[in-house]
Amino acid sequence: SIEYEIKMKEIEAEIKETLANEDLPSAVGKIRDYFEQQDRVELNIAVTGESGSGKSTIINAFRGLGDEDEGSAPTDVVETTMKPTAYPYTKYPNVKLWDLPGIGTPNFKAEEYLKQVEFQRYDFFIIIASDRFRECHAHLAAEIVKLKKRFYFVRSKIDANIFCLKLQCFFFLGLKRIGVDSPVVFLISGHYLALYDFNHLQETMEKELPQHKRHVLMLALPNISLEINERKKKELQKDIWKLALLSATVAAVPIPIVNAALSFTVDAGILVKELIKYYNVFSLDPASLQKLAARSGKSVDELKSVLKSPLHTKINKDLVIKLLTGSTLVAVDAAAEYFLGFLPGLGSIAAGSLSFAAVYFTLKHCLHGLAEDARKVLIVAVQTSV
Ligand SMILES: Nc1nc2c(ncn2[C@@H]2O[C@H](COP(=O)(O)OP(=O)(O)O)[C@@H](O)[C@H]2O)c(=O)[nH]1
Ligand SMILES: [Mg+2]
Repeated sequence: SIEYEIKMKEIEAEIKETLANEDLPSAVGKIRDYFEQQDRVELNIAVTGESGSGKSTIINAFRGLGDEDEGSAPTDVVETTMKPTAYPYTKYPNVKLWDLPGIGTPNFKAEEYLKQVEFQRYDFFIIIASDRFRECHAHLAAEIVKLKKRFYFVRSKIDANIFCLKLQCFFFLGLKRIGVDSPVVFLISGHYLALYDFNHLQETMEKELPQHKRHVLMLALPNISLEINERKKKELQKDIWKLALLSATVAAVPIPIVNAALSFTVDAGILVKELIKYYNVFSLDPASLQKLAARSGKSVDELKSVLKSPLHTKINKDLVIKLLTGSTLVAVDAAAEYFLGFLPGLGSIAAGSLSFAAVYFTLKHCLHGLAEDARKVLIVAVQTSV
């Protein structure tokens, strides 16, 4: 089909660009570094605001947790310490949300506060206000800018407060005076994260982060809306040819796959790891489905009833081999020759282009299937919420 050919041209262009200035082995080395770095990337997000503004609630929601869930930040507690508390993502422990002490107490000094919470640690700050922005918010923002860090203003509890932002013009004019450009304010509800501006906030945070941090933030945040689902799919799609190239050139314990017409080797471990990642990213793992069921008032079985991908079983090497020898192989044979046309280096490795094509199509097929399943689950969940 035409769509298929356009996509193939895109990958071809990207691979050619990568290989324009280096040979295949060094490109593969860089790709390997890229994935290793991805596993190590650290991201620290500070969440601050007055006591009771909804910091802890937003931290829980960003981690896909309800206030009552195990490991969630306690809400409705009086903040007594000046020590920030870290809340790591279970599946991405290097990504942490930090619950900061409340600001705006009578002796509040932005400069001291930032020193006390060890401002250097954070990639950026989320400053929350649940009613109006005040002087303490402005001073904190100005001080953060001085320290060359980034911040986002969030108006929380937006489900509960109907509030006219025009009233706040005064505040934003004041910000300009102290050297802060009028920032965007994101309207968020920690209780209904999928509504209002969360999608926009997420997009903005991602845009302003360096590439390697953007990727991990995108993967860590819960899959709660159709837009986010689609962006996650696109982000994961970008890595597929790189994984295929690794598999095609890897020397470690290959799994031989013998089919009537084809024989080649793949690194099944790469596929297993990536497929498990897809599950987590799309919140299709049992724990996430359970939480979504609780939130939406549907049973887990009802959510599961729309799942179509054959992947909803234990993901291991046996499953991967079954997938590789399945229907996608029809395309693999022809595509292998096509890939070889601009990846001549693969010819030197036994059936490298076949391995490349097989991994490429298998991952693509699975990604598409799981993203589609996740999309349907979200639709079912939304239908039931009253
Ligand atoms: N309606 C509504 N209430 C919220 C929201 N976020 C927090 N709350 C409530 O506000 C209170 C304080 O929230 P909490 O997260 O503990 O604030 P913190 O002191 O800044 O950590 C709790 O009773 C929350 O349930 C929200 O988005 N909507
Ligand atoms: Mg709190």
